[in-house]
Amino acid sequence: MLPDRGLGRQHDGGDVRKRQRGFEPAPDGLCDAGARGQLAMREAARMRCLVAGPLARTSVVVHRSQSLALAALLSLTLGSVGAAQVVRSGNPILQGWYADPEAHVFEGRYWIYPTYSAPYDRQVFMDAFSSTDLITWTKHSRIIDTSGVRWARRALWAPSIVFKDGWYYLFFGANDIQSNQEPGGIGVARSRRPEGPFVDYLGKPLIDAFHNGAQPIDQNVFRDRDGSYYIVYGGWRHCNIAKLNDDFSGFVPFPDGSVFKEITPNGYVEGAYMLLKDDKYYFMWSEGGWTGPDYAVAYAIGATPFGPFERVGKILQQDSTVATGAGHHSVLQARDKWYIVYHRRPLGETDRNHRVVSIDELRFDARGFIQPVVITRAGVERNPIR
Ligand code: FUB
Repeated sequence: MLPDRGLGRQHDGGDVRKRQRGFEPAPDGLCDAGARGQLAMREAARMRCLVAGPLARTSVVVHRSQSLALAALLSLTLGSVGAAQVVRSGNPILQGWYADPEAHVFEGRYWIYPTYSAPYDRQVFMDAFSSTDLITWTKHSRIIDTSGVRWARRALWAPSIVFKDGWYYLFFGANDIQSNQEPGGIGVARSRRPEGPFVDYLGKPLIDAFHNGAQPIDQNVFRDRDGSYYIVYGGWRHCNIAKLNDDFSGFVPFPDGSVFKEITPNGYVEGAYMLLKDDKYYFMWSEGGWTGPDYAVAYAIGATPFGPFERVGKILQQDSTVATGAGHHSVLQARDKWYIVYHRRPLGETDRNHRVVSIDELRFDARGFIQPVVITRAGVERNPIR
């Protein structure tokens, strides 16, 4: 994350004002989860049903536990007039302030691993969330806690998870170091289970210093086609790639002897993410300032994990009628669908930590370019995992 210039740090002391704003229904009257403040997030959990067809403009408010039953009832009712019934996730999909989500499929469930979005000194743990259908999410509390990581004390950020040789490895940033004199950086913890508990693996950070100007935060670890694992990471407008060794305790130097190769594209700020699809490397990142409304995601396509990565354009950004500050994302594939899981700020919210996790569809055109994401309040359709 870029150093705060004025605005940021003053919030660090703990602006936890509870905004008890009333819920404002979406302008289109659909049943959705348009969050405004904490009250709205509670409402979001209660409102997960969208009915398409002749009753498409009917607003339905239900408790989550009642939504499927109600949907079934409506299905019977609408059956006679041949209407389709669609259950959608609503956005945000997780209750609470969370950011930097990384989504996966592990052990027959969808998983989301986010940052707990709070003042840095309170970012001392991470929760995870799992689902079998993208609609109902179960919270797994405190999958990792700084009390079990000797060198980490605050600012636990941006989890990235891979499964290898019977272990789930969780890579995380900690301490938001501003120089090589401070302890912290990117660490790794592991667990036999996707829900943790994750235990510090190395007893020290995996990356504890700035290389090529990159702050050691915002990592994404991915498996390449040949089975090698790479980490892409970096804040302060620089991004590096490094090849992990077999047991994730360190790195394999590149043929030229270097360990950290800079792959920074134009516009890069932080939030690196690599997607391999159809023999292409889709490198994505966040641009703009995460505390403001214009945070966004852009991408490039490369033929190798090292690029060169030439910026194609933005794929995710605010929509002044839906939410602001949309950024720091990951990509999820489920059957023939692709999703973008990201954080955004509910309309009217200005507290930098009031970020919520949302999901929308990610679409590729016939030539493999990513189409700009339409951010929604309705979220995505139910997609039971197989
Ligand atoms: O959540 C902490 C920081 O905010 C992340 O590291 C940045 O990418 C930004 O999303």
